[in-house]
Amino acid sequence: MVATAGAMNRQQGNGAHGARTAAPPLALTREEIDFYNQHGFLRLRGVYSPEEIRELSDELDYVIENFATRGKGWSGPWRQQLMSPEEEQQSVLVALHEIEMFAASWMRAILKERLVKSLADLLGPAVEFHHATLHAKGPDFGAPFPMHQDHPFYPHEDGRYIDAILHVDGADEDGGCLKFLDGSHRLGPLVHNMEGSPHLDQKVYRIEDAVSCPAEAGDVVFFSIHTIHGSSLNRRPRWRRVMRLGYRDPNNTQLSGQGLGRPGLMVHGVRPKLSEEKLEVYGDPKLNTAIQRRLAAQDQAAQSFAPASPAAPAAPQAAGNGGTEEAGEAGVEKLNVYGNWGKQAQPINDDD
Ligand SMILES: O=C(O)CCC(=O)C(=O)O
Repeated sequence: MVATAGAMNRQQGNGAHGARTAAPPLALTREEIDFYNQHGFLRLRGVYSPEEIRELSDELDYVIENFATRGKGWSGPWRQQLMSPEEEQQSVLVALHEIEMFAASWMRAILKERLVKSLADLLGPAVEFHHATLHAKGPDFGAPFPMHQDHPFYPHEDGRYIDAILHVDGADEDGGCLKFLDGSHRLGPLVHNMEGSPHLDQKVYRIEDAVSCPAEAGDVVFFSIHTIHGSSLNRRPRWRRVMRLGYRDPNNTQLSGQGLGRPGLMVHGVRPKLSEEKLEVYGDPKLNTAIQRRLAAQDQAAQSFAPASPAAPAAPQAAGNGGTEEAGEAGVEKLNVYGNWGKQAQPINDDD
């Protein structure tokens, strides 16, 4: 007999935060599942071997070198509260979205069996990958993060969404490790200050009250989309590179924000049929029109270079420049791996 997705869902059952209740866990212990549900975060040690981390690290360095943006980190009035003026000036964060579009080792990391089985233990049998975001804190002045939930960046209907922080480098207290307000996921989504990057009132949700979660290279730290978290400056003389990998139960509908409208890869189980609405896995038809226009512009530009007849004089210099620029514009475009923010998106920086 073939088990349907619905039957599998019923068999395994979901708890308040998506934890499976009936079937034996696939990868986590019962204690780990209970810990996540109680505290809203969980550290998994050694998910990736030293060899895997070496490859991920090398390919990440290549991608950073060639594609990433370097900046001062998240913006907003909280910066003056969490940093001295010198630290504020010198802080460094390198960010990048969707590493799997750039490096195959990272695609494999996103699909890593122990990782996705652990996620299935918490989210249920159907697990959909949603996004990847790099946060590389520079040495000595690696940018801190204010206390916040991830909900405002990519709001979803409920809490069945887990961010998995893959540590390429270890991070301890001085190295800018993650910090969590214990049990705060149970507060549900909170209203954030949207001045600069979304953040909470730092005097109410204090980083001093948070539990530090140091981790080694190869470890993964899970937390809920509703868990309040942040991190301090990286004061160590080396980079602290982590990748945030977002996974959800596909039954949990996204409301706005990063990656809205982009179906994710199923990394465990099968996609439930949620409605009669067609899943747009084929690409955006509107883009086809844009591509047609660019190809037509390229054709036109090429024709303006082509001599009308073998005897015709060469095109004048000015026309050549114009034509070159047009052709260049037609061919050069930033790789938009970020997805469609949709009409209700809350404005934030590109480096979230
Ligand atoms: O990388 C960090 O230290 C914090 C990351 C974070 O706050 C996030 O990914 O939402």
